[in-house]
Amino acid sequence: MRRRDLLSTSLAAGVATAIARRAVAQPAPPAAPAAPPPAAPAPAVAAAPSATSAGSTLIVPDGRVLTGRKVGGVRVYHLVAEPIRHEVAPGLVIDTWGYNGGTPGPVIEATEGERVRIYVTNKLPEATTVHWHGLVVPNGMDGVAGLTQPTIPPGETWRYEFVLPHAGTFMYHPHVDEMTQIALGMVGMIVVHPKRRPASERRVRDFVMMAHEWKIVPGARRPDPLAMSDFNQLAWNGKAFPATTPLTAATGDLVRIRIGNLGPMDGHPIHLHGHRFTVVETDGGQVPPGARWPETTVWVPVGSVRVIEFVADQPGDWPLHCHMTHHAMNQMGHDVPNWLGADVQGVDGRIRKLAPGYMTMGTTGMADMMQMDLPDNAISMRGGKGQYGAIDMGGMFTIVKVRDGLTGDADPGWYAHPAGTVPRAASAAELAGDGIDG
Ligand SMILES: [Cu+2]
Repeated sequence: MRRRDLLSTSLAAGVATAIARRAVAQPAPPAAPAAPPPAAPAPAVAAAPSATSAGSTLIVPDGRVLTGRKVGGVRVYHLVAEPIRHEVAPGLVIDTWGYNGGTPGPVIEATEGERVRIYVTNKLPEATTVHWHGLVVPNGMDGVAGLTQPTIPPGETWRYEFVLPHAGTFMYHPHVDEMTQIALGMVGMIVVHPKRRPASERRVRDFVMMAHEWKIVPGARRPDPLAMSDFNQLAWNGKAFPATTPLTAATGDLVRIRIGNLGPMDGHPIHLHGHRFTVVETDGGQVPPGARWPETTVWVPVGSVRVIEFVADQPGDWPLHCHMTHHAMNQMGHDVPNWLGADVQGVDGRIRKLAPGYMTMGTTGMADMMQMDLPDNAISMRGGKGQYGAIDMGGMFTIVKVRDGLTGDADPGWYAHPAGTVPRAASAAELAGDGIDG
């Protein structure tokens, strides 16, 4: 069996399953997002990556912000629940569900004490609702189908309205057919700023990052909403590394990262290199200063928010990633035979009589398999390229780029390491001098 055959054999069953399941999936999305109905105000969607919407102080790498519009003292928003076509990374485009043309949906930004009115248009082929996760709202506005409201039928626009009593970081998602709607990507975050923002002597970089996971059989366009454990595509704000836009900061900035997780099943241990941070807030509110402790990894369970803060005091290119190895990896890390450490020379020799050139992959690790031929609409397990070669991480992986004197949001490129700060091969004289048997 050639390596490509090995791959396709292991994938064939999955592809067949995915095709079968399309019967219970959904029709193809519209070619272009339709205009919002005239009765509702137009959403203020910024389409550019790393959106900092006009008047917003948030930075959403690869995402968007809805700042709403003031109408008679009420801040008005418009969410459109709809089928979307979404690029997870170049080479992997999926047909899935989201809000306002993307997944995650736009970050809803408001201020503590404001009255908000949120119109929700349902362009899905099934009913939906929106639950305001973590917000304290009147019970009838809680968005739970059957329990607190009838569902919003396809084609209709409904209206939610409430006052935001608390500042903080929250989320939104449907409470109808959660297994499908949340899994496909109908998730988003809400940031409610305090009425009086605490003064900071440092420049604040206020990032919003949402974790998500899908099962996407290599070659398929539809994520499988029935998956319970075998998720193979992990993302930050809908993008898998190397498609993630880096977070940038100047040395000395106060960096806040609001991390939300509304993936279907998995919590994520999110790890930051080169810095120590504290968790200052959850979706339940501020953590009192006396109850905070230093960390380099924060556990972000499904259905929760963790807001971390640190001073960016170390220039460099620092990974921010899920520490579960299969979550910092792109498609195809699963369901292939484990040959690690196996002596396959005899087997390979016999197979080569039938298939010249055959070589079993994975006997010395998986790095070679990460470069194998790919089916259409699939991306390499290996993530991206760095200045020194391949970065063997993908998925829920991105880079925090800290530079002296950095201004603006543009990617400053790779870090120029000062001389003598990158490891190199040891010389014989060095080994002998330090008594190391190399
Ligand atoms: Cu993870």
